[in-house]
Amino acid sequence: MVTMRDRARDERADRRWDRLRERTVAVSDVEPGVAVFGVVAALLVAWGISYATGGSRTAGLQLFYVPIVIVAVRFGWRAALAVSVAAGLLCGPLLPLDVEDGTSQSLSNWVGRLVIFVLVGQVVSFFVRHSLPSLRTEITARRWSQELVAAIESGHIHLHYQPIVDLRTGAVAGVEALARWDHPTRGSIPPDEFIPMAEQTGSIGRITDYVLREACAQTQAWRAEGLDLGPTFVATANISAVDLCGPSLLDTVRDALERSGLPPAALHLEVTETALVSDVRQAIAALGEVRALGVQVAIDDFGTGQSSLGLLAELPADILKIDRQLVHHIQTHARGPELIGGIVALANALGLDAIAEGIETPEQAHAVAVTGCPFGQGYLFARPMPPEDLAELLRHPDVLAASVLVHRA
Ligand code: G
Ligand code: MN
Repeated sequence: MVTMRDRARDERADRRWDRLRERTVAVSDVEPGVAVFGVVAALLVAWGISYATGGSRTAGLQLFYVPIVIVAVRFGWRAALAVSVAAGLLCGPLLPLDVEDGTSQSLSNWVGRLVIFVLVGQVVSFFVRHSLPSLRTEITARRWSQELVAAIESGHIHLHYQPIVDLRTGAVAGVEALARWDHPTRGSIPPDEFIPMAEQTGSIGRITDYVLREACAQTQAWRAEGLDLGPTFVATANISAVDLCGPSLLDTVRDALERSGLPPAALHLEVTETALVSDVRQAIAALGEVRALGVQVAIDDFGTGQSSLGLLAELPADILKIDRQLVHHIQTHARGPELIGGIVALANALGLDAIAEGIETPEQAHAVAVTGCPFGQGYLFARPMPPEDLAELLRHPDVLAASVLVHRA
C-alpha cells in the first residue's frame, strides 16, 4: 500500500530531480566567457583548498570534479578532456602528497586519478549531448502544462460558442463550445495549439473538465434566462482521445450535468475519428457509457482523418460532422458536391444526423443544403463568439435565420 509518507517522499524526490534537470539546462545556457572564467577560477580554488588543507591525501581533491562537470555540460567532450588533464596535472605533479613534509606523489597515484577525471568528464558530456534536447523539450512542456492549469484557475481559458444552424428552417439548433486561451504575453492561443500540448503533458483532463462544466452551466443559464432555444437546442463539447482512454470521462460528464442541471439530452460530445482509432475497444466502451446517460455522440472532422467505414457502423454515435476540408472541396473539386451528397446519404443510412462544418461561402451553403444535409456550421453564418454575443444572437434568432435561408436558396 502506498502511504501518504511514501507519496510525500516521491514528490520530494521528483522536485529535487526537476531542480537538477533545470540546473543542467541552465548551465548549458551560460555565456561562454563567463563559463571559461568560472572554470579557471574553480580549478584554482580546488588547488588552493587542497594545498591549504594538507595536500593530495585530503578530500579537497573532490572539488576538481566541479569544473570538469561544468565544462562537460557547457562545452562538450573536447573541452572536458582538456580540463580533466589540467585538473589531473594540478592535483598530480603540482600538488605534494603531504604539504608539511614536502613529499611528492608517486606516478601511479596521479595517473590513476587523471584517468578517473577523464572518464567522468567523458561520461557526463556523452549523457548531456544525448539527453539535453529532450530534457529541454520536456521542461518546456512541463512549464506550459503548469501555465495551462494556472490559466484555467485564473480564468484565462474561457469558452467561445459557435452556432450550429438548421439548414431547413434557419433556426439555431445548438452551439459548439470552443476553448480559447488568453495568454498574458502571447495573446489569444487557439485550441489546436494548446490542446495537443495538454494531451501530451497530462493536463487535458483539467481542460475537458472545465469545458464540460462551463458549457453545461452556460447553456443551462441561457435556458433559465427564458431565451427561446427550442426543445432540441444542444451544447456540444470536444473530447480528446486521452479523455476516452482515461477512467474518469463518465464521472466528469455526469458531474457537469448534475452541477448545472442541464438535461443529458441537451449535451453532445464530439470525438475525432483519429481519437477513436487509437484504441477502438476502449473508445466504444467509453462512448457507450456516456450515451447510456442520454448524452449524444458526434464523430468530428469526418472524412479526412484515419477513417474506416467499417468502424463507422460499429461506433456508438448519433451525429456525423463532415470535415470542413470536404466542404471546401465543393468549390475546388469537380465532384465535391457529389462527395458531400454521398456522405450525407451514408449518414442517413446509418441513422446519423449530418452536420457540415466550415461553411464559408453561399455556394457551399447552397450545395450542402441541396444534399439534404440537415445542419451546418461555419463562418458564413457566425464565427465562434463570447457567450454575451451569442445570447444577443439568440434574442434575435430571425436575423441569423434569414441569412441561413438566403444562403441556402
Ligand atoms: O475540429 P473542430 O471541428 O472541433 O474544429 C473547430 C474549429 O474550427 C474551431 O477552431 C473553429 O474556430 C474553426 N471553424 C469554425 N467554423 C469555421 C469555418 O467556417 N472555417 C474555418 N476555416 N474554420 C472554422
Ligand atoms: Mn468539433
